[in-house]
Amino acid sequence: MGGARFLQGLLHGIAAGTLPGVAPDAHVTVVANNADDWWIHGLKVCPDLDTVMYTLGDGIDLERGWGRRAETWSAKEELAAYGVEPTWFGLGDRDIATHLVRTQMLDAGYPLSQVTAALCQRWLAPRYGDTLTLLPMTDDRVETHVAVAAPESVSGKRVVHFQEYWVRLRAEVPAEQVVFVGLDQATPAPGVIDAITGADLVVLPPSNPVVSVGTILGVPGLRDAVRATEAKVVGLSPIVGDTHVRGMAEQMLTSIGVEVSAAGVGLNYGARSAGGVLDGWLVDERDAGQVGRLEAAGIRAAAVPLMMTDHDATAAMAAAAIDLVR
Ligand code: FO1
Ligand code: CA
Repeated sequence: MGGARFLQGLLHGIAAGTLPGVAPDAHVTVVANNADDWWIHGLKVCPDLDTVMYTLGDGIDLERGWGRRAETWSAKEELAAYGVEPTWFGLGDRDIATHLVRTQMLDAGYPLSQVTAALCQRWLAPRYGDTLTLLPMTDDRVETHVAVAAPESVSGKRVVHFQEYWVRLRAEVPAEQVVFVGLDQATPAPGVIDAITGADLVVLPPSNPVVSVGTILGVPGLRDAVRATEAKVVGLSPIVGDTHVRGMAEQMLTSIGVEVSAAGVGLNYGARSAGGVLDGWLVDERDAGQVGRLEAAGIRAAAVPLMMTDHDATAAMAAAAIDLVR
């Protein structure tokens, strides 16, 4: 959701011509996490791809931040009346159409990247033509699972799908471990490596550094492409003060032992000059005191307001990020 909202502001800035050195017809390729995906009621659901697609296509429910606007829930109610589990994860009636199209195409043998392109013909092409491409990070099945304490089990642990951790458990119990099932065997989807290698600029949005950006960078070959590209790589901190702006970055960072601060996340990504992925890292003005630590580690850093309150504020963040590494 942080990524989708950031993209909205970025595209707004591009169209308005307020991003330094960025032409109004600049091409944006979005590489999205598709490890939050799961199969439910026989349907393949890709929340992050859909959140980006619906947000940029102006079909998102703004209040929830996921799913379709003006949604109805008859199918969900009918499933519950049959006693079908899980009842804690809701597919809206409008949203279901997306999953039906996707699942049918996957069943027919199309890779997820082509399915995504087909869905985006409806949502993105009319507004952005061919200046915007949405790609899953991989066509392979990768799933994020989270280990939580379970005193009743022999191992003392229980592993749940990311959606169960986030939606049913509301990320309220400590995450002991995050496991990316299938990630090591995955290959980048067609177009992903070329987009990074051929880019003029690579931006890491203020998204979850562990289960969103971290997963994407974990696709074999992807981190190397980010390290090798001639483009500058700049990121924006999802942590402001001592916690995330929204979501669950705090829980996820704690689970991998990374300091929950803007500098902690930036240093964990690391300077490109020292084996990491960042040339620049933008932090919130409240975290201005952390700029020195980042600069000392070889990451150019600056502090600006990082609250995505509206499109203009978000476009200003994108502009500051670009300025930082120009
Ligand atoms: N989030 C919820 O809190 N409750 C839900 O029932 C739920 C259903 C759902 C269905 C489709 C979809 O694309 C997203 C959905 N989400 C729901 C949001 C989802 O958990 C998040 O978008 C992400 O996976 C978090 O990164
Ligand atoms: Ca996600």
